[in-house]
Amino acid sequence: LGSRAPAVTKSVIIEMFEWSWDSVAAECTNFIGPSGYGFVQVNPPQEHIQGDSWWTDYQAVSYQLASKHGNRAQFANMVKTCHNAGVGVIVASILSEPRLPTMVAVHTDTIWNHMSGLDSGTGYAGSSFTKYNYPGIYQNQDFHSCRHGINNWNNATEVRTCELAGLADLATETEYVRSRLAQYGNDLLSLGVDGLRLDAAKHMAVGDVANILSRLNKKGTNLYITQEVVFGGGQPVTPNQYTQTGDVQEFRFTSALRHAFTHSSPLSDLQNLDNKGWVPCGQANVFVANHDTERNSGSLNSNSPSNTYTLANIFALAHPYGRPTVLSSFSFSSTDACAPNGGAGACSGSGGANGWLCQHRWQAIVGMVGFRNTVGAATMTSWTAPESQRIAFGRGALGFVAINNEDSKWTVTFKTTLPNGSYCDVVGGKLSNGKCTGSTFKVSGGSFSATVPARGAIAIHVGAKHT
Ligand code: LAG
Ligand code: CA
Repeated sequence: LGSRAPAVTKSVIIEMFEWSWDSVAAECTNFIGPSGYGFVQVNPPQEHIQGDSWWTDYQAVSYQLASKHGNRAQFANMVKTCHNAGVGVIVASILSEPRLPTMVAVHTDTIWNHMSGLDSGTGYAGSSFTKYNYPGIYQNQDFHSCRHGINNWNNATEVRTCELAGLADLATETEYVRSRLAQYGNDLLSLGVDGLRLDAAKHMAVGDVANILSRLNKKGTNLYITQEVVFGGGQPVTPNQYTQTGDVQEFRFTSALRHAFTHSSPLSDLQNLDNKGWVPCGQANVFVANHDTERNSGSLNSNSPSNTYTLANIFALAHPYGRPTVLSSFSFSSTDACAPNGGAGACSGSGGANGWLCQHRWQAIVGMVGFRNTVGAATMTSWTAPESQRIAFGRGALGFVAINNEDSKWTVTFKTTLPNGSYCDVVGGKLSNGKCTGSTFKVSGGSFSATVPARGAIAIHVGAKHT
């Protein structure tokens, strides 16, 4: 299928968790496009059950594009606005494709595995349904006959045909269901959608995913596919089985970062991530946290102590392994709570507003997006880890990062292959009007001296160099 992202250097995705279509559109124009992100991933856009929780999104009841996030016209407008965002931003001459670098591509979270778990009701846009009967769309015969939750995760058939969280499980091996899901996918593509995050891909046979994808009209463009296949130790359904149908979300990366940054394992063990048996580098989609793991302890989250969440994001954006997704979410006191302000996402300056966290605007994170865009595919160089929780490495002759996950400052002279010059730290500041708003580091003759703050990091690259 070869569903790969276009080869542009704007490689970072933001998961705009629970943002309304209008608020994503505005943020694409105001910040996301101009600041160098390549993609936004938005919540499932189809009609879902009513209710007060964020997770009503994951209980589909029809394929009308009418959800708490907005209607069809608003969805289409968001795609168009994001595609036009960032136009006029000066991009590095190394970019080969003239149009893509100035646009923000839109990926939608896409539910092909199931419909609702709720027994009956009226959907967000007014469609009546009962579980296993969605009038005009699906009836009893379109669902697997296992009508209970997954009890045995060591049985691949159960994982794929029983009910994830009690959600009516679609018979994705049948002609009718495949064609109906492809029809939904094609409707999204007709509105300009550039990629799909396949929700619960682990719960669909790879052959079913391949078949449905083969029915999509890609209009000669690449379609980015990332699949949610949560790794489970010893289980028969594995992330690596899904590489034939697209990228795969590598949750072992997420847990490894949680372990390392909480000092349960050495940070210095994360130098080479290609030899761990994970999804191959070129097909892994990685993140410090997603909307599930930030709630279920599967990862660090914005409340993690000692700046570890930010440090882990710096690591994910600096390390060459995988394609990173930055989560942009909201603060919550109950894991079920819905988004603030009716889903109208809001940020201010380099932070959030109205309960939104706007991680994508944090200086350290957006600074590292610039780092990643600049270093591209350059290999890791000059790795050093004098202590297990202190690491530093370069990316070819283009960038260099140091992460200090200890409670005391780290003063050191780093060896680097960066050219001579004065560089701005992009973790604590940026290059603005020829000056650094944060620290400056002077590279001379293959080395530079720095003090890396306690539980802090510094990063420099040739795109933020002033002499
Ligand atoms: C996913 N990936 O495979 C999503 O990332 C995840 O957020 C979804 O679960 C899940 N799969 C199904 O699409 C979320 C919540 C669940 C919620 C579910 C359906 O994390 O908690 O389940 O969406 O709304 C809820 C209740 C369950 C109940 C179920 C069915 O929490 O107790 O069994 O609804 O009524
Ligand atoms: Ca299934």
